[in-house]
Amino acid sequence: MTSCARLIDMLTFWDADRDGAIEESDYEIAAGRMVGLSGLQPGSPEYAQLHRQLVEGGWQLLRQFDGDSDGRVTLEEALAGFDGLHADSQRFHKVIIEPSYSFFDLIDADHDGRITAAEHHAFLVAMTVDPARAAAAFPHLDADGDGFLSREEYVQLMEEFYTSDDPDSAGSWLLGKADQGV
Ligand SMILES: [Ca+2]
Ligand SMILES: [Ca+2]
Ligand SMILES: [Ca+2]
Repeated sequence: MTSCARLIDMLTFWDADRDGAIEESDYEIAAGRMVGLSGLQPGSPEYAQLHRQLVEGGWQLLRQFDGDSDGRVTLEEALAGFDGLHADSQRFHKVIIEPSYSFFDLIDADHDGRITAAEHHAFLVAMTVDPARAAAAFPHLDADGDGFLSREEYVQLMEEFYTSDDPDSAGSWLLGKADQGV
């Protein structure tokens, strides 16, 4: 079961226009911020393609939780949706685990197969997380303290983010913990 604090974190992270729910337009804004990390040239076909993939991929997944089909996913809808998700491990894998690999590739800006503290910080700050909070997150995430997150570590953190009720679990820092200060 996903904790309420974790879903508030997730909603805050993706709710780019800060109106308390996630819409496709939020993904348009968030995708622009993420594509900025890629080093692709704005206006190039590659940039447009990645942007479109991120918007379509992200919204396709989240819209499943739009219980009343009004185009907005509220916290209540997310809570109900994630309860259903945890009851279906195949769907959980498709909605949470598979996209984790794409996220990893996006954050791993130099594509060396590992996320450094600087790369993770750049990602969170690009997503408008407070820089001090972004800096505080990495030591919690990097459990073995080698300065990097491997692909396996990252996917495990993502799984933990959505499955652990422990407010102090490493995975709870993945999005910078929007619900509390540093
Ligand atoms: Ca919104
Ligand atoms: Ca809705
Ligand atoms: Ca890297």
